[in-house]
This record gives sequence, C-alpha cells and structure tokens, in this order.
Amino acid sequence: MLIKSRESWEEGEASVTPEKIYLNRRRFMKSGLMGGLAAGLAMSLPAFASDDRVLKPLNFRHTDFDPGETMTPYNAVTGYNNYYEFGTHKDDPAKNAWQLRPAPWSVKVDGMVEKKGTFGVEDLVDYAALEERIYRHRCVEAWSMVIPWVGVPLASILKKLGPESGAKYVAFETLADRKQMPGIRWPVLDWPYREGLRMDEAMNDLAFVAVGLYGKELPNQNGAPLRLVVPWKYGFKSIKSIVRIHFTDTKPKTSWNMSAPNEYGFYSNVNPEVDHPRWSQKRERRIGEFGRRKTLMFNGYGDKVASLYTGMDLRANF
Ligand SMILES: Nc1nc2c(c(=O)[nH]1)N[C@H]1C(S)=C(S)[C@@H](COP(=O)(O)O)O[C@H]1N2
Ligand SMILES: [Mo]
Repeated sequence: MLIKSRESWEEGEASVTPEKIYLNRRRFMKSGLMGGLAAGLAMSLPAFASDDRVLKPLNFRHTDFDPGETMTPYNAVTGYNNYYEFGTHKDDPAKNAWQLRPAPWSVKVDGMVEKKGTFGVEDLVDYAALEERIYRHRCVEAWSMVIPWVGVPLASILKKLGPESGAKYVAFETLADRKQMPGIRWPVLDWPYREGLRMDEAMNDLAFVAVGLYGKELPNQNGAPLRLVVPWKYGFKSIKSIVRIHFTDTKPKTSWNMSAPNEYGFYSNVNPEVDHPRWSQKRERRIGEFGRRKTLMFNGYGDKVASLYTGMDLRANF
C-alpha cells in the first residue's frame, strides 16, 4: 500500500508465486530433503518463533457463514500477511511476530460507554459461545483469501459494554510497543494503528471479533489475541491485536486514511466500481489460485450490508 515501486497487485500476472508463499520457514523445517539447510536455518532463528508457540485448539460451533469456496491453505493464511508493526513485507509478520506476547493482554474501554475500564480478553469474549465463520477476505491490494475464523460477533462485545445512545462510532487501536514490534521503529504509519466503524456497521451481524482461525488460537501474525474481521470491507479495516475500544460521537481517525486520504476512505467498502487511484479494484487474485476473479460488490455480502448505505454516494464515501 505504501510501497511506491510496482508491486504484485499492480501487475497483470501474479508475481508472488505460490512457491514463495509455501516456502515459509515451517515448510523448510519440516522438509527431510532439506535437512542440512533446515538445520542451518533453525540455528539462525529465535528459540521460540511464532509457529513454535503452542496454539491451543478452541471449542466452537460451526455456522452457516460459509461462501462455499475453497479455503485458503493454513500456510498462506499465516505466512502471507499484512501487519506493518512487524514489517512491510508479506513474510515479515510470520518471521517477526514471535516477539509479541499475546498473554496476559488487556483492552482499555473508554469514551461514550457505560462500562469503562480495563478488560482481559476473557472478560470481552465469551469463550463458551465461540463460533466458526468462513469469510472471504479482500485486501485493498487486489488479492483475496477464504479464512475460517473462530470468534464472536462484535455486537456481543459492544452490547456487553453498553454504548451510550449518543455514541455514533466505535474506534479501535492496536498495541504499539517498540519492544515487541520491530516495525514500529519505522514511521510507515502514524502508530498506533487505528480503525473505526459507524455504530450500525459495528452492530451488523457480519462484524466479527476473531480469537482463532482454523480451529486454533490466532497466530501472532494474524492479530493475536483478538482482532476485528469486517468481511465486506477492505482488509485493512480488520485491525489486529486490539488494545483499545473507544466509543465516540465523532468520526474517528483511521490509519490508512491519515496516511493517504485520497486512496483510503473511512468506509472502505469493497467496491469493484471504485478504483484505487493506482490500480483497478475490478478483479482480484485469490491466493493459491491461478488467474483472477471478479471482485464482488461488498465482497459478496451485499444482502447483509447494502442497506447500511442506502442513500449514500459510495463514490464520495469510498
Ligand atoms: N494492526 C494492524 N492491523 C492490520 C494491519 C496492520 O498492518 N496492522 N493490516 C491490515 C491489512 S491491510 C490486512 S489485508 C489484514 C490482513 O490480515 P491477515 O494477515 O490475518 O490476513 O490485516 C489488517 N489489520
Ligand atoms: Mo490489506
């Protein structure tokens, strides 16, 4: 998004080959053929790299949130990431996010809300009510994935906290700790990473808070211990590793809009009719597939969310 040179999503053909995606550290380490190389590589790695963190399996119920499309392989979901706090390359988060300590974790709740204060993840997320939802994920960079998340509706958390009637928006912030996040040293964004939703968007049944994927806890690079998932919007709205939830009556600042207001609006609904100033949004590359797919309005979730925007000019409110 920031990178000025030609990137994969600006090119006609996929330049990020599936080989690159799958040749992550884990595959190297597992490969018997590459034993010598793996041993050498292992010695240069920190003792507790992120894929060495034991990700606990979660109990959850299945739901019918499922686009019925092939799920993106686990190695791509956890090896090809945007999480700029750990670096701007797609393989940086998987390499560097072992430095994040996702427990203990606390989330500050403030602003126009009844229950202000500091909460643990278990205070916010009802682990007895976890559900799995398979959602399409459409990055603004014109690639996409299909990911089986485990979590709870965002509304279940917000209702528990009790927004005041005047609260029109909810804003989120990610941890910004230099000691755990090597990317914070670079001023690529104005840290902490910030996002926000209009209250009715946040309360929509599709808006989700994930604590896991593929049946287990979230790997750090995917936003442990809890992250937002807003499947009808471009991926950057789905803020990771949340440490603050703020209720407000004014439209909150959001990181990508602050960084490039002409390229990233507050709404950021997936919309094939509104091109990014530097590339088309009409099509997308599904990670792990060849060729391109047509991008769907609201990422295919129009039946559930289009009514949130009736009467709005979606070109002006991009
Ligand atoms: N804190 C934070 N959250 C973030 C980002 C980030 O850089 N920092 N990147 C966003 C972008 S651009 C995308 S596409 C998704 C990627 O989520 P995933 O790596 O779990 O697929 O995370 C979003 N959330
Ligand atoms: Mo993205």
